[in-house]
Amino acid sequence: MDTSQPGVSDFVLLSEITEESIVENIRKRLENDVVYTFIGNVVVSINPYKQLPIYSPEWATRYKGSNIYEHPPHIYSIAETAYRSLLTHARDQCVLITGESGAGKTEASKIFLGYVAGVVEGGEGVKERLVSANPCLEAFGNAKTARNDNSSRFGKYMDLEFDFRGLPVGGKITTYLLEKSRVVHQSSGERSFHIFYQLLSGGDDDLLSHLSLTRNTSNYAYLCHPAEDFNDAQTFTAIIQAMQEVGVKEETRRFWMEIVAAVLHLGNIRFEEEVLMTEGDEEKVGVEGSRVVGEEALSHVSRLLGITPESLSQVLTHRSVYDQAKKEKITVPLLPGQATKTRDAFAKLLYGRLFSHLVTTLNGCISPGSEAEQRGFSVIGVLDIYGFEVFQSNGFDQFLINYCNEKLQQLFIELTVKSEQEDYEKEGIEWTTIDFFNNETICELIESKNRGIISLLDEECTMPGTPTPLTFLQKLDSNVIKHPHYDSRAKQSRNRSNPALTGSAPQSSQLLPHNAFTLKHYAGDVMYEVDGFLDRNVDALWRDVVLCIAGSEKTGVREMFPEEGDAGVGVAGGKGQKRPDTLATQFKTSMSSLIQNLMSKNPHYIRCIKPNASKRPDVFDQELVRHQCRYLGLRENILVRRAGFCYRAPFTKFLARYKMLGPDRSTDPKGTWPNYRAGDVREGTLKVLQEAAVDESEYRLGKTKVFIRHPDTILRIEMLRNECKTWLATIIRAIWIGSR
Ligand code: AOV
Ligand code: MG
Repeated sequence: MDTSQPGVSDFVLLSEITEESIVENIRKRLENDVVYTFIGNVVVSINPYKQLPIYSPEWATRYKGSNIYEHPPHIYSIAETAYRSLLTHARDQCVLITGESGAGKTEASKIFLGYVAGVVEGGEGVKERLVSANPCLEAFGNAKTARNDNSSRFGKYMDLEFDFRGLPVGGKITTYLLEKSRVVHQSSGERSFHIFYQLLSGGDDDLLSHLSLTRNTSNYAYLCHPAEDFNDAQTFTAIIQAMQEVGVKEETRRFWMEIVAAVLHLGNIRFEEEVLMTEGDEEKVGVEGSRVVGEEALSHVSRLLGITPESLSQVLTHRSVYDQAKKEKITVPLLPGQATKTRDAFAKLLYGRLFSHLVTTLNGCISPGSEAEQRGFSVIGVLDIYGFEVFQSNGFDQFLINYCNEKLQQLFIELTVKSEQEDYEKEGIEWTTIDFFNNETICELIESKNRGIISLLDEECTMPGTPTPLTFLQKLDSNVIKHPHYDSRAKQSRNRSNPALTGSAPQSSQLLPHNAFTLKHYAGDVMYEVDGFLDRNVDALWRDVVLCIAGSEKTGVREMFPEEGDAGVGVAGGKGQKRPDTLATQFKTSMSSLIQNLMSKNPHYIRCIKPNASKRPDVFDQELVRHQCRYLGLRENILVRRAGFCYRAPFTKFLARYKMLGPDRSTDPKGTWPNYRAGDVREGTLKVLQEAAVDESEYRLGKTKVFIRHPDTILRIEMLRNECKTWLATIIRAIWIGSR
């Protein structure tokens, strides 16, 4: 263990484990530009908000082939351990990177990938493609938020694939729910996805003229706020280069920019009220509808998407519905407000499909190819999701993002604190149970099939009549009002009129607004405004729009809409079609399969912490850090780890590896050794430990497993085994030479 660093490099070495001592250790280390600390094999990372010289090839080389505790804690320690583990145990690995928004997860995932690309041998070309895929994803999927200038607005899971020799052969990216609403609206001080600004600043004149774009962001209604300087022009050039390196063809790159431009122009289409004359039963009657203002924008969009301006205008200002009474399809005109909503839904759909197209294309470029697929490979999966977030105003997107973080926290508890303690109990090892906050109850509140918030939301979305956000809130109140992690205005009123009930409620001092509910998340209370929950959950786009665009004369555009207007996800207005899953339900399903996937792999953890809310270097907000340490459960993690054992293995597995260290048969008259039989494995294990002179305080024997406290002990046993092997080899060699 490295002792040259300030503070302790593993929290378990703290003389006293309290919130204060944990925070103080982080502070002391950060003050000296040391950002990583272990808790056993977990790496805790604090964001320095400045470039540190610890990611050079020289640094990486130090970690190559090393044992996890040989060098100072680093993401490289985790990367090396995961890779070694993949090689020696041929088992899939995964790296879970968690922490709140701006804590450094995405940077950590890039540092991890950088290590693999720089240090693992072989797979030239493949590694570079894997690395270059990231900036492409970030350009289209990241944006400036109040919490992070480069915030991931989608969840990303990336498998790095290796053949049986450990050579990188390819990769696969899976993404989770992009925050599409950002395309049409951004809160004050935030930006839309980077690519919009990058294209306007960095695209060359020819490209911009082809896209009919001007450089000024304020010409585009969808870019709500004036652009700040983020080196957009320079980054654009870098992204084009990255796309080339991954292997994205020039025509595909151009196509993507056409869609980005189409979205911008779409935002400039406006509508004004118009009275349309239609045939009534007896005479022509006036019906209120709308017409497009901004013919120019309309014509740009239609040109870029390969559809006619007339059909585009028609689908934006009208909607086909099935008239039950007449038993036929009729067309109803939309009012300007409805037409604007349709336009926005169209823009979000278009951008969402563009993002999926990008991911599919990148996957095609980094895929190992069918030959390698057939031979099979092992993977290291790296998970980098959107972190827990609380804004001034939180909606449906924050609800799903924070739910995702609850699930990952639950997985962490499950795999580190809970299962470890259960193992001791099952094996009959003496153990003082450490209390920890299990957030299972919050996950249940959100996802339970039986009256969980998502199922209640889905139910409300399919209610006949006109469900509204407020009827949804009433439904929540009548179903989950008693849940200790739920609060609302109705609950507050109920508790005020009956103080005996207050005990179970989150104690909000202020009255909640009429349109909001609060969830007491593991990482803090978040108030969600229900407006938009129903619309966003159904994410409906009228069938007319999909049919119109699926009929485009451009192959690329048609490819983005493979369902050709059939019952695609979120397409409404069809007749007799099975209702597609709502967005929340799709998200819940994808979370559940993500968790299953992660559980099947050998996990490694990077837990990221944010030092201050102002994104500044050398500022340490003690309270903010303390809060994160608390909700991440670091103290419990350290206590379990410290009181616990770093190594555990069933007796049989232990003996299979170390039985050569057992006593000589002649000194073992009972003859249980080395021919131990089932039932004697416990005794056999004990003998090996005694023979290796392991101190009694260093191990415990359970019912079926041996537990060893410190890594140094197991390293020493391993060394003895190596010596023994060399010694045996020498004897065998001598016998063999003698027999010739
Ligand atoms: P996140 O991924 O955890 O937030 P990022 O990885 O994007 O956070 O980090 C936010 C910013 O912090 C980066 O843009 C860097 O400026 C800085 N930063 C993070 N890690 C380091 C590091 N190791 N060294 C130097 N600077 C760093 V979010 O995606 O918002 O949940 O949703
Ligand atoms: Mg991120």
